[in-house]
Amino acid sequence: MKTKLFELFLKTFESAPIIAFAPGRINLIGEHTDYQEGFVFPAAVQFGIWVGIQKNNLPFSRLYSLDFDEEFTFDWKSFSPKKGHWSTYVMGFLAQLKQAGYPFEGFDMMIGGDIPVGAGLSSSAALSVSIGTALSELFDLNLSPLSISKYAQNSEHQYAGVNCGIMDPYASAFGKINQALLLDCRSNQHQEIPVDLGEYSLLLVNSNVKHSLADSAYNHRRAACEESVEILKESFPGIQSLRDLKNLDLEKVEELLTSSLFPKAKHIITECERVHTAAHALESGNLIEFGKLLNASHQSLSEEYEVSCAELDFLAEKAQIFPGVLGSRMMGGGFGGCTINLIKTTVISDFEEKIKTSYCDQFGMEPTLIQVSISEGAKIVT
Ligand code: GAF
Repeated sequence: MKTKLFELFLKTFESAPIIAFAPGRINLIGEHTDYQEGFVFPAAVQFGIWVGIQKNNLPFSRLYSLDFDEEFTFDWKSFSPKKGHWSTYVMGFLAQLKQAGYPFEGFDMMIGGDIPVGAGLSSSAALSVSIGTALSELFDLNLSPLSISKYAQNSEHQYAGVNCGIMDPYASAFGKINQALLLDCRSNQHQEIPVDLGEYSLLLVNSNVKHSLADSAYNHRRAACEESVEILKESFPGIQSLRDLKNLDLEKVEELLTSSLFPKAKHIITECERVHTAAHALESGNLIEFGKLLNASHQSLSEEYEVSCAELDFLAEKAQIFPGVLGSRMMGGGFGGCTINLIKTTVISDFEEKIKTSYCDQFGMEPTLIQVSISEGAKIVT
């Protein structure tokens, strides 16, 4: 992709680009905890987004998306991001930098990527992080990976309408080869934990569905957690988020929360606990324990937090009982996307055949399997 992008850039804009790369991410465990200042355990993957960029000495900027095969031109001094269009991610990032007082001039940008579509590998976070990395390099802005992550997160809030946490852009910006990031979403600091799976692999099974309520349900879950925190503050004045509570504390005051709020709060608290146990299990090479925690996470996401769907439950349940699979759970925001599976490498082809047939019998469509390797975070590649 890098060479293709370089040559096309040269041909289209008649100058040689700087090229930035930012990867997509997986999340081993710790789902929906980032926006409650909790703990997550993501890692960068081998797929990503490349952004070529160069100054053009023009009063406007020209963008080109290889995926959409589309050009988009805008006046970089005065523009308004067009919601729902891929150019929003460029203009959204730029708008924030302009507001922060960074100086700019006209530039050309070309964007291409290889992240499987709709798999839940966070292509939009990778896009924003790649754009931020490219802009920072071209205009000597010295943006830190953390500030790039925060601008990327804010772009999702402002221009995509999803009140997401920091996990996705953070993993894309900070990823390290063969390391998962045990990230504290309050301090925004992480510890790198080596991922040595021996004869096992990480395999994603993409359900190839995304239910339409996904974004609104995501925002609704976040609001429900915030409502619980306000209620629970009366009994626990020191808390700032659900991350500050133990499950035992929550159970003592169950009657304060509604029957809808209580299980959701419980998910956040128990999931944060699972992240720590899972990181410890991985560090000590206890993959059986790690797999059990993946299964427990799925159960909690499905039954307590209610962000799964029939397709994801089916895939996780079938995988969990397949010989050679140590654990399986839905990954990411939910309501579609993929499951992440810890599977013995030698059984993958047998598993693929069986899961494709049974999923197709049940839902009339095939899932897509993607083997992932844990890779480097954002960087300049030219
Ligand atoms: C999405 C969001 F973007 C993340 O911030 C995170 O909340 C995740 O869903 C669920 O863990 O990917």
